Amino acid sequence: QKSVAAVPSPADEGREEFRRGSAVDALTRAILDHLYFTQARPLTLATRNDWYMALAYAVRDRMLDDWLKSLSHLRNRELKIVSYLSAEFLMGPHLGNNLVNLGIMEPAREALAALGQDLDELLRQEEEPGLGNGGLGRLAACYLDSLATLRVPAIGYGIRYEFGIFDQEIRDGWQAEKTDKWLRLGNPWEICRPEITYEVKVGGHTERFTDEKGCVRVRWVPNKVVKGVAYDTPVAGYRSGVTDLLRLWKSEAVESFDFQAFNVGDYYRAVEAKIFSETISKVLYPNDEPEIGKALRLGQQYFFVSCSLQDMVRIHLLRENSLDTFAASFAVQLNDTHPSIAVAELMRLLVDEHQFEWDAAWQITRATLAYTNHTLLPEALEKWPLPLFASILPRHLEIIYEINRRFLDEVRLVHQGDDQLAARLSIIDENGERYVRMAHLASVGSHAINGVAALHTELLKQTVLKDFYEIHPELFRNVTNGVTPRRWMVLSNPGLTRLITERIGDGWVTNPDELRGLEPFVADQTFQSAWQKVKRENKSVLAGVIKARTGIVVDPASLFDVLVKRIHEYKRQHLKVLHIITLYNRIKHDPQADVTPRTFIFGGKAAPGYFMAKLIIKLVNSMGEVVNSDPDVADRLKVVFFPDFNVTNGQMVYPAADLSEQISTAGKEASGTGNMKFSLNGALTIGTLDGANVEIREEVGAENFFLFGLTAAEVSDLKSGGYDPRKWYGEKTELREAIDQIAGGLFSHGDRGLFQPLVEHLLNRDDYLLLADYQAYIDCQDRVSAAFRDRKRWTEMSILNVARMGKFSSDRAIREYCSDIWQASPLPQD
Ligand code: 4GP
Repeated sequence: QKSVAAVPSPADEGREEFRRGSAVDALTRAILDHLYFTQARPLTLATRNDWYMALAYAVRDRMLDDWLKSLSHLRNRELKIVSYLSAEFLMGPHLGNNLVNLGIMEPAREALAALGQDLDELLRQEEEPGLGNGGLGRLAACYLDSLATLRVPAIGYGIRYEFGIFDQEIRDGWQAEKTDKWLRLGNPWEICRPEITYEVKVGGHTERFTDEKGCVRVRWVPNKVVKGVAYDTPVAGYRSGVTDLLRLWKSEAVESFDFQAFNVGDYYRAVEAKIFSETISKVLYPNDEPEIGKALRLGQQYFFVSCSLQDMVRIHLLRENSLDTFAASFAVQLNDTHPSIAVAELMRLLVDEHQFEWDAAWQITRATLAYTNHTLLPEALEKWPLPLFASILPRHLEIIYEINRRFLDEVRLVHQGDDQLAARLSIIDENGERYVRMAHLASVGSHAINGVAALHTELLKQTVLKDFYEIHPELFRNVTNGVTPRRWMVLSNPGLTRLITERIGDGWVTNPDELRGLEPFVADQTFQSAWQKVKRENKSVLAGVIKARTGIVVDPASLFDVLVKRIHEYKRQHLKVLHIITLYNRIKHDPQADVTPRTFIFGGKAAPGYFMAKLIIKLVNSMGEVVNSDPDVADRLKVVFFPDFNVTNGQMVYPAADLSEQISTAGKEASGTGNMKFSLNGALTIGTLDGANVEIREEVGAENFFLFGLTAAEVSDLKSGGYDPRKWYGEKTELREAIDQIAGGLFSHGDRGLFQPLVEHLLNRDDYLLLADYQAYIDCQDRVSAAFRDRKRWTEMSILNVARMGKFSSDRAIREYCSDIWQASPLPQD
């Protein structure tokens, strides 16, 4: 058998050229071959999708040599593999990114042009895999890009959802959800590995037995077994020669058909197991749901964690004879608590399946796992009711009890008599209905716990994980998030990429600290006009898309003021609405009022069951209708809700923004990553001291950032002092007018009931302190308006934002994970 390391064979130069050739004619030949041999289409009948598929396969071929080499490294016992466990990977469209990372965008464009095809059209043909909700899933994707770029061997493990996050349409101003059938036209990027499958048990009970050595052991007798099948997608680094692996699991039935049932005429039962099994990887759960279909979600989490750990065990045993050294082979990162059942599952595999003693198994488990927390919101902290947990994972519950017993014994030893402390730390919540607290399980089972921005990590230590921090401060560290400059600049903003590269070379793509080299050009007239021209072009492109998708005409000369992210009350899209209404009223009161023309662009999905978030979308649209059609406004204000915000749309929106809205209530946004994408693309930020905004402001300079609002400490003081939103409502005239108009039906054709829930919430509770922050926000926006009129100064600020964004590259974040948490190193250069 030919060894993998021998690929490519030097004797086979023709094929080498075919597989790797970046020359235009090699690509042309490859595309034509795939059109014919893979798509089975003659040129005359080829559809756009056929061309897209043929190109995609030709590009994938060019990733294979590096990929196979990387796969062969999995057997190299010297190399630690980073295993990123995540229920979400929001990868975005693959084609463009792969062309960038392989460095073949231009040859591909030329090859296609010669074939009468337009590359941009084919790029638009790709349906993005929406296998994530937002920040957390997109972060996982940026991290895979950086891991491969930094040549670190890595596997991203997750679920191959048949239906990803829903597609959003806007009907009569409301969000309507449509099933995301992303696999409909085929997925050329994945390779199914029918030979890499694992069985996953569900439900049933446990039994004790004595093994041949006289030890009492436990056997789990499930009532169902499903099978996970691996689907692999290559993740190419940016010109790094390394391609890492994204391995997603699809659930299938072990036996797809029950012949016995069929033979006795029970046709439904004959396919029942198949239906149950396939349901597990059927659909991605939207987050922020008030009530979720819990049983299935826990099933999903366990399903992918179990397949992934079994896969790691298999890979490790290809390297070594024993699992003693498992932690030297794999550094496993738990992306939030969704995969935290890994703590109990790795223990089960070691103790039940591989006959380890408890202590040795525990030592390996903790040395292997590390946990990242992404949210402090209490409602987002996962906990499972005990009876439900027991019915799905009876053996894991026993293991968790044992982990908890030992952990709390240790706590009691050090903090004798402090029963309160033990109760607070316990993995089992015993206040009323009993729950398994997944963040506690993850914390107890990990050797490192991190937050995703400096402020977030501090708050984590002071609030959600305070007790853990007090007993084990050494476990805590911060790794501020980052984003990949490849997708979020080189691919999305080719104009700015070109301009920057002309001035300082292209080293910044992998070393964005080099962007500092732009600072000497800040005041340079020619550079400034070139900079403005790029922004203007990006805005015109977006304006065209907005027109096509919403019918709204916007002026690229106006200030593009953008708020795109998931819709959530803490992110305060409705604070932005209050600002727009305030400007509208100023014009209504004085039609000559000097208002800087602005285009307000909103985008984001609301969880289907989150009523308030959906009502906010409706409010944006209803308010927009009134403002956009009022002749007094005379086009000075335009409001747009850009439907279906996703990675593809983000790539158009970030480069076209002048102003980035990061206006969450301080202390609520763990980090934010959209804030980084905007700044990197030359938008200025208006924001609170929340999440990574704090660090962005530190980097770009306070004078290049529009800061407003209460700090996290002030928020918590205000709340504990008994916050009364009515006080603010009573005092602030413009605020009162805006709220009264919403309540009075100005934006709902006289219907006073429609927005009542929102208004009542604001006036009576206002959990996210919109009213308290309103005036500071409005005043700060007035400063933004004035600043935008000074084109020269604004452009300088924009350049400085880009020049100082180096810290927020995901490469920096991944280097920190590698050195502080994973102890993982890059592959040596070939
Ligand atoms: C998000 C956080 O809300 C956001 O602040 C952060 O930047 C991002 O994770 C990545 O760390 N959380 C989620 C989630 O997306 O589902 O909890």
